[in-house]
Amino acid sequence: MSGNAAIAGSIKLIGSAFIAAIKMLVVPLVFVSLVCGMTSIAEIGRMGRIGVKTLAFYLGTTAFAIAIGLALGIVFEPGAGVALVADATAETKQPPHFGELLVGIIPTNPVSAATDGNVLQIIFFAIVFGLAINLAGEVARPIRSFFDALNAVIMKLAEIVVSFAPYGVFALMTWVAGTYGFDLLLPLGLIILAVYVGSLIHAVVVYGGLITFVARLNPTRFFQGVVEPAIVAFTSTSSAGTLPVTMAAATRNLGVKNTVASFTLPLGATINMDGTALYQGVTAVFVAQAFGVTLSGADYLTIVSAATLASIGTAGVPGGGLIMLSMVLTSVGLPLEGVAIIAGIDRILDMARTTLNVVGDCACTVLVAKSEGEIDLDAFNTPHVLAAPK
Ligand code: DAS
Repeated sequence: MSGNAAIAGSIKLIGSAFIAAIKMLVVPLVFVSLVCGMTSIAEIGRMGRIGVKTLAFYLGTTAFAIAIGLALGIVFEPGAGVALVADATAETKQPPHFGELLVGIIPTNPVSAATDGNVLQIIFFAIVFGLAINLAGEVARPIRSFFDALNAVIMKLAEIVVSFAPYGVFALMTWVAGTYGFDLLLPLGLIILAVYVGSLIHAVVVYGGLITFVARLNPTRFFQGVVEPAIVAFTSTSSAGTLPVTMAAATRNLGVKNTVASFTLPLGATINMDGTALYQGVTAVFVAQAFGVTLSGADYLTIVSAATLASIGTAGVPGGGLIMLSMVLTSVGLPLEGVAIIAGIDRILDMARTTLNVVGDCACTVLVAKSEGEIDLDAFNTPHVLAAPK
């Protein structure tokens, strides 16, 4: 083997190892984070009115975000003409009938669903398992605590894997550029454009519209009030890391009472990720286009469901959405090689999606606080001068 081929082979190995590590996380991360998502939703239930409003807003805007992502993926067509070939071993996607799809997500054996990496069956089992924990009541508290602790460990594992992203992404980008040449630069640029344009549309139209027409507040004041957390989210790409700044902005700049902010914001940083959902809509369409896979109506419905659940399960840490993208692609039988291509630009995409995630948490918080009369309108309406977060 020539020296160059040996070097190219080694570089590909580093990239393949990084993708393998991401795949390694999918089953445990999906199962544990969704069980925890379901048990935290139970907490919402206990919060009564505020909880139901918060959950309705979070899930409702996520569905909008995915729709915008899918629409922009179709309009921008980033994968058109890319003509990638999936790994021959990847099973060919057989478009199931929707009825078969529904029955097929019920795992006859949850353990084999995990060993086979059947993501939809794992999602189904995690949801019903989490609901059962809630219904079991006090006796199941040890299980809930166990899963909360396990979730913390899995998130730390995800952070460890993502910490190797620079090396893995460098290797993948080298391999992609070497394999596909510069033909991929335009499609990757279109993905970035679609995610940023989609994020802007979602923020201005959906959040701006809700603040204006539902909360009946001045949207300009809202967007001024979230500048600091938006900047920290953009640069850190971590909703969880931005949370202290988000809390300060919501209470100081937006006048939200702490009784609401202390519930909606930590929950939002955990289960509300409109930016991530939008990104997964765009990238799933890109991968389908790039590998010449025609998505059916049932596939789009599956992507909406999987991306909604993925946004609940995504960790508020850098690169969390990339890990969950594997789940969304697997749910519709799309080749995971697509993750390797997206990984090269994921940091740029993560900046936009994390910013939208955090702004969405703030929008929900203002909406719920206003509806509960838990907002200081003088503080909200005071023009906010950008101040460094204390
Ligand atoms: N970086 C994640 C966050 O902190 C979002 C993502 O990776 O999709 O919200």
